[in-house]
Formats: sequence, C-alpha cells, structure tokens
Amino acid sequence: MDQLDDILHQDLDPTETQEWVESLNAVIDREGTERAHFLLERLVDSTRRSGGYLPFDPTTEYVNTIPPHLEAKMSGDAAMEWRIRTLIRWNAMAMVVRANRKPGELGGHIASFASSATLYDVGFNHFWRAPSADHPGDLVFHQGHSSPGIYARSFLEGRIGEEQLDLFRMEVLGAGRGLSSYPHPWLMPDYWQVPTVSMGLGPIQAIYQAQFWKYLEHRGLMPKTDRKIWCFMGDGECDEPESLGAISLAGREGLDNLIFVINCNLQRLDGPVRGNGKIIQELEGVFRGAGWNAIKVVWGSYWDPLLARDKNGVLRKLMMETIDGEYQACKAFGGAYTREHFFGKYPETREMVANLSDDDIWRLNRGGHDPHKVYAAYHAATNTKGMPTVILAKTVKGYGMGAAGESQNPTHQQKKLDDEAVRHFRDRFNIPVSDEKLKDVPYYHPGKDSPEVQYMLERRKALGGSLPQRRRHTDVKLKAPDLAAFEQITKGTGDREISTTMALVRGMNLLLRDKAIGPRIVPIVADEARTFGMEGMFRQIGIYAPEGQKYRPQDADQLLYYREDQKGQVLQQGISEAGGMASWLAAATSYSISNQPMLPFFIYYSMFGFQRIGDLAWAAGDMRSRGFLIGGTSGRTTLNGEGLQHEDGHSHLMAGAIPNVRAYDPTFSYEVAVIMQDGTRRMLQEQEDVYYYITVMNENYAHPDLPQGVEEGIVKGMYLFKDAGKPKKGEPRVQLLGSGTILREVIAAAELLEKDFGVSADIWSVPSFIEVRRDGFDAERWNRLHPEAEQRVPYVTGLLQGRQGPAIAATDYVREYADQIRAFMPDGMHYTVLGTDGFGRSDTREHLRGFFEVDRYWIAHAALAALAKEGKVNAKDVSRAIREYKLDPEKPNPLTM
Ligand SMILES: Cc1ncc(C[n+]2csc(CCOP(=O)(O)OP(=O)(O)O)c2C)c(N)n1
Ligand SMILES: [Mg+2]
Repeated sequence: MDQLDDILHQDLDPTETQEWVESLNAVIDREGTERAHFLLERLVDSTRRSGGYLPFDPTTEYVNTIPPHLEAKMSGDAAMEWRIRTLIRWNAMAMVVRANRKPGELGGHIASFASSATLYDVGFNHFWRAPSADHPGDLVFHQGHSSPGIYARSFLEGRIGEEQLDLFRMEVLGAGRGLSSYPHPWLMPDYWQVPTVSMGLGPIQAIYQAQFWKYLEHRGLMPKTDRKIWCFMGDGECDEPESLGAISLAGREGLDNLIFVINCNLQRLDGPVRGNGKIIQELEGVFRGAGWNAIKVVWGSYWDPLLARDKNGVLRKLMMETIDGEYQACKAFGGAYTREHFFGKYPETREMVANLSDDDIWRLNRGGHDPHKVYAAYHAATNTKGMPTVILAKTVKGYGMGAAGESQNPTHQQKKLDDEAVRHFRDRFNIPVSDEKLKDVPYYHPGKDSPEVQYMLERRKALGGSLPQRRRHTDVKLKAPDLAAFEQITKGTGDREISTTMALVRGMNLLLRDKAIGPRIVPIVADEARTFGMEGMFRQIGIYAPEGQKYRPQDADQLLYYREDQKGQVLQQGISEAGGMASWLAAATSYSISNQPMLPFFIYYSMFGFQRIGDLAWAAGDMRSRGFLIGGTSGRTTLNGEGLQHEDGHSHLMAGAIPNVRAYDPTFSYEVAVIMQDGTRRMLQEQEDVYYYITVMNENYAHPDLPQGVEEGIVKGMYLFKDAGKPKKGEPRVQLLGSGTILREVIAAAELLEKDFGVSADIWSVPSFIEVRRDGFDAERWNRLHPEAEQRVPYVTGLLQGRQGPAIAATDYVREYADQIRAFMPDGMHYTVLGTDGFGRSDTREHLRGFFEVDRYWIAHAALAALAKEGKVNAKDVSRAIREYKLDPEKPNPLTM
C-alpha cells in the first residue's frame, strides 16, 4: 500500500499533469462525467495492455465524495432544526446525568449520541417514513447506545413524559413505562423494532432484511416500493466480523433499499479506532470493493472555501497524510493546536488559515455535524439505483461536551458530568435553563405549541407519523391447518423406515400445499438442503435468485434439478449460518416490520446453531420472532461419522435458556406433526410471540400411528408411550423416560428388562424436558407464594405419581438436559439420568451409544442398579447385567475422554 501511495502521489512532471487534468476538465464540462469516466477506463485498459501494473486503488481522496456544486439542497428551516437539535442534545444528556446522580449505578451514554445527533436529526426531519396507508414505512437500525437521543426526540414530540425520562434504565420500578437502556422490542414492544446493541448484529440483520424485502417483492407478496433500511453503526463496531461479513451479498444482489450510516467519530470505547490509520479510508475501500456506493461526508461547509482555494492540492495532501490519532488530538486540544500541528505542516496550508482566528479554526466542522452535507448524502443515497450505499460520516465523539468529553479517550464511559460541564453544555447550545436550576440538570421542553415542537410534528406528519414505532400484530388473519391435514405423517409408516428429518420435510410440504399458508412458508438453508433431503424443493418451489437463472444448470435433465428463479421460495444462503439466521430473523419478524406474516424454517446442522449463532438466537427472542429453527442431524451419537465438531449434545440447553423458545426433541413422525401443527397455530393464527426449536435426526426407523389422546402431552413435553399395566405381585417395576432416537433404546431396554430380569417398565416419551422443567418450576414458585391455597402439582409429578419403581431417563444430550426435571419427581421416586457428556467422536451409532453409555444395555443396567438400591433386586442381578451385557466396569468416564 505504501508503495502504491508513493507511485500515486509523487508528481514527476507537474506541467504535464496539469495539461492532462485540463483536458479532462474540458471533457467534463462539455460532455459530462460519464464520458470522462469512459475515457479514464480506456486509458487504464490501454496501460494494462501495455504491461503496466495498475493495482486496484479502492479509495478516493480524503474529501467529501459529493462536491459542493452537486449537493442537493436541504428544504427545511436550518436554524429551526439546529434549535431542535440542541434541545434533543440537552435532554439526552440530562436523562443520563440524572440517572447517574441517583443511587444504583444505572449507566448510560452521552458521547456517542452527541456525535451522531445530526445524522439522526436529518433522517427524522427529512427522510424516514413511518408506515401509513400510503407507504409501508422505512426501517431504522439505531446504534444501540444512542438510545437517549431517540428518547429525547420522543419527549419533545410528546410521546414520552418527563417522569418516563426519569425511568431510563429503571424498568422494574417503571412497571411497563420504563425506558430500556438500548433498543429492545421485548421491553418496549410498541417502540423499538430491532435490538442492535450487541455490536455487529444490526448490520448483518439489515443486509438480510433488505434481501428479504426484495424477496417479498419478487414473490408478489408485497408491491414494489421505495422503502429503505437505514442501518446506523459505529466505526469501532465495524471490527465485528458480523458487521462487514455479509456486505458482499448486498453488493452482489444490488440491494438499493439498503443504506448504512457509519458514524466515524474515530473512537471506540477504549481509544481510537485506527489511531495510526484512517478508518474512513479503510471502510471506503472495503465497501467499494464489495460493490457498494460509498459516500464520504468528511468535511463540513466551513471547509468548502478552503478547499476551493486549494488549487495545488496541498491541503488535500495534508488531509490524506494526517492520521486519525492526530485528527482526534486536534479536536481534543483546540484551534491553536490545530493551527500549529495540522495547518502548520506546510507553508501553503499555514498561510491558508492565517486570517482565521483560533476560534474560527476550531469551528471548521466535520461533515457529520453539518446538516447540509448530511442531507446531500442522504439524498444521494436514497436516489441510488442498483447498489447499496454506505455513508461514512466523520464526527467528533462527545461533540459539545467540552473538556469533559470531546474527543477524550475515556469519553465513551463518561456519564456523570459535573456542574461545570453541565454549564458548558448549556452555554454551548444556548439552552434556556437558568443558573439556579442548572444543578438539577432539568429537562427542557419548550411547550407543545412552541414553534420547535410544531415544526417537528409537522415534519413527522409529512413523513407518515412518529418513529420509532413497532407493530405488535399483523392484520393479515391466517388459520393453521388442523392436525388432519398432517395425516401423511401422523399415520405410522408400517415397515417402511424413515427419519424424523424426512417427517419434518414432509410436514413442510404439507404446509406448502395450504392455499393461504403455503406461499408464506420460507425454507432457509445454509448449503445443506441435500443433507436434509430438501432438494425436491429446488424444482418444486425454486431457489430465490434475484436475477433468475441465466445459465443451464448441469443437472437440467434431472427431475429435481437446481432451479433458480426470481420467484423462488427457498432462501439458499450459502455456507453462512449467521446469514441463514439473519435471513430467518427477517422472515420471522416480517409480521411486524412489513405486516406480512411468514413462517420460516431454517434447517441446519444443529451443532452450528445455538452454539455458533447464539447471540442472534437471543436477539430473535427479544424481537418476538415467530418461526421454526430446525436442528438437523442432532444428538451426540446419532450423526455417527462426523465427529467432535458436528455431534451436538447440548443445543437444547442453550435453546432452553431463551424464555420464548419452545424446544422439542421428537422421536416419532407423529410427534413432529403435532409440534408443527401446534407451532403453526400459535405463531401464525394466535400470533403468540414464541419461536420453535425442533431437533431432527437422520436415523431411519419405522414409526407407529399417532396414539389416541397424546397430542396435549406431546405439546406439554411428556406423555405415556407404553403403559405396563398394573404390576403383578412381586414384579419389580421401573419408569423409563427418553427422547429423540434414544427413546428407541429406552423401548429396547424395557424389552431386555422384561425378558432377562422379569422387570416391567412404563415408558414415557419426553419430547421436551425444557417444557416439563418450566412447568415444574412455575408450579413450585406459585406454591411457595400461595402457601395456604390448594397446591399445584407439577405436570410431571402428576404423571408419575402413583407409578412404581425408580425413574431412569436417557437422551442423546448431556445429562443436564434430562436432569432438569429431577426436582419434580414424586416423593420417594429415585431418578437416574444417562446422557452423552463429553466430546463426540466418529464411529457407528451402536459403538457410540455404547461409548456414551446410553444404549439399551446401559439403560437396562442403570434400571437394575436403581432397583437394587431400593432392594427390589439383588446386587448380583446388577452384576449379571454387567456380565451378560458385556459392560466394562473399568471403562473411563466418557466425560474425560
Ligand atoms: C458484541 C459487543 N461487544 C462489546 C460491546 C460493548 N460496547 C458498547 S459500545 C462499544 C464501543 C463502540 O464504539 P463504536 O462502534 O465506535 O461506537 P461509538 O460509540 O463510537 O459511536 C463497546 C465496545 C457491545 N455492545 N457489543
Ligand atoms: Mg466510534
């Protein structure tokens, strides 16, 4: 890069250069910039053909991308907007400072919004449309820790009262009226649409949301519109892999409904983002390389006259040479310092500011603080066709905070301004708060009839209403098909052996046939459709491709060829689970964001789910997502040949930590059917804010018919699969529990126990230990709080009460999974849990289940050991089982291997 800089910035023959530049300018004047571009490309081409090495230079000069004469002019009243912005700034600061003068260490941020206030204001005043009868509305991803500024605007608009501002970060006390620290739809379901404060999740979601909007349009579910997604993010946030990891998709698919606004205040939490470099240049290169329209808003209008006088380019050269650490120091140390250390570097630039006072130099503003420059950039972005836009806006962190925070390294954490700093803030922005009142840092509202508020409201009215706002329910009414519609999978398979994955895919196909719901099914894969037997969908409903299929697929002569289509329904996200998940999130919140209820199924290797994209799954709960996540080839021993990094024995525990996830590990196809039907009903028909996690397996076996009356038990997480009847006198009895494929080992263990030891067993299928656990803890809590009322019996306690013998559970998951319900065993019933603790490895299923001690022999042995403890069988019987079933007592614990 340094070498390239040298080549590009050393002028060996300035006169010759000047002649070329003049010729080019003549072309621009006469025929326009397109013609000039054409000529330049030809010259580059010609140089390359002659053997010249022209490395790609992805960056442009360190000045605004839009030259002053091409700036769209702002239509509003700039003075009024400045005034409004100062009030927003003040109130945002006041809410954080007031919160932190109370006991409790509530935290909050001032400096970030201080740097981005203008970027938000111009959007709110001129660009962002709320949903209305005429427009579906734009979607704004706010930088999470800038939320005080957004609340402050709502306060002026009259949507949030003073007492509510004082409930910032006090949501328990606020009881529904508190203001959440960051954007959280879960906590403020009428206000925030997307959680963003986990850095990187906003940008990746914005990209897939934009793709999903195009998908809805191409598939005819929504009319084509000019609605836009605006994603605000920090320059430091760009370091997260999620932030930039999917930008090439946006470039490739030409997502012109997407605008990133990167607030480049050159600082993150600890210090400079690129002290030794230039973050704006770096990002410009990255985004341009990925096919984005990059608009730099580096300098404010006060620089225009200086730049206009920079005929020999020395100022531009200086701007380019100066690194971010130095730019930060200029803002931290003021005008005199800037004159000396910046302009003073070259005689030409020193001379340029000779007539300016130190204060004038200090006022030379950065682009992101100049509403005119920001407006021009937003205008250009919204009018860009065929590509996404990134706006790189240079700002000052802690703008207006003076010595308390402006461009200071620790400013991100500054939340307790002292009286002097508050006074400075007031004076800097001319806030009408008297000296006496200053110590309380009071909020300031100019009154609802004031010109400021009237102006704001008028602007918002013209743009369709206030923002942010969130839709809780869609008005599209849908009815879930009855269970009868799933007959194909509630009926047994006879001798035919299938996997639960096949059952699930059949279930999806049945839903696809439903006239109303069918088009709303969104199958999403991360390059694993074939793994899960979904390739039939390629042909049948097509793979979404915005450009259609411009080539003849290799397998065109096959029945199930790889069919890409503009109207395709399957979202094939390539090898990106984060992308698949972000895509799923867009579909799963479409009921709210686009008033279009959709039912997404994202199917993936379960190991690459909650573990890999866990933070997006957590955000999914926050966002009140509705849809199915399908953990394919799940279980530590069921996916037999893939080893340690594929064999999942714990995703259910992670799923179970998310409050609104309903997680199931079904064994039989009818269980899959009941869960799918129930989920479709709850999410699409009843519009409950829950989402489902279903693990499915690739092990083939025969499936029985749906037994009578077990539907409710399946949904609640446990039902009696086989009743051994009343025990005969003296016959030992056990209660066997299991889920997923290991339930089949449990069933086989019951046969062994009967045949080899005369022990009978009731068998319980437990498709969700999580649901059973939740019910149990809920009942327990209620009972503690209502000591004199009739006590609730936890569901599992009720089922097992009166049954005889110890209980033994086995699953293909770590022991904690089935152990979750231990507390709710009826009094006196011992509970033994088997599970697959330890790292997976490759071998046959049979060997793996022996290794992890969850096969039929280990289960039967555990049952005998439990009976022996109760004195129902002899220790010798347990030894006989160890001998006859060839269990090695000296085998090391698989946890340690
Ligand atoms: C995944 C994640 N890691 C860390 C944080 C903590 N954090 C909050 S803001 C911040 C600094 C952000 O810097 P930048 O993106 O430049 O935003 P700015 O405040 O400068 O606008 C950090 C590290 C977070 N919110 N999310
Ligand atoms: Mg920053």
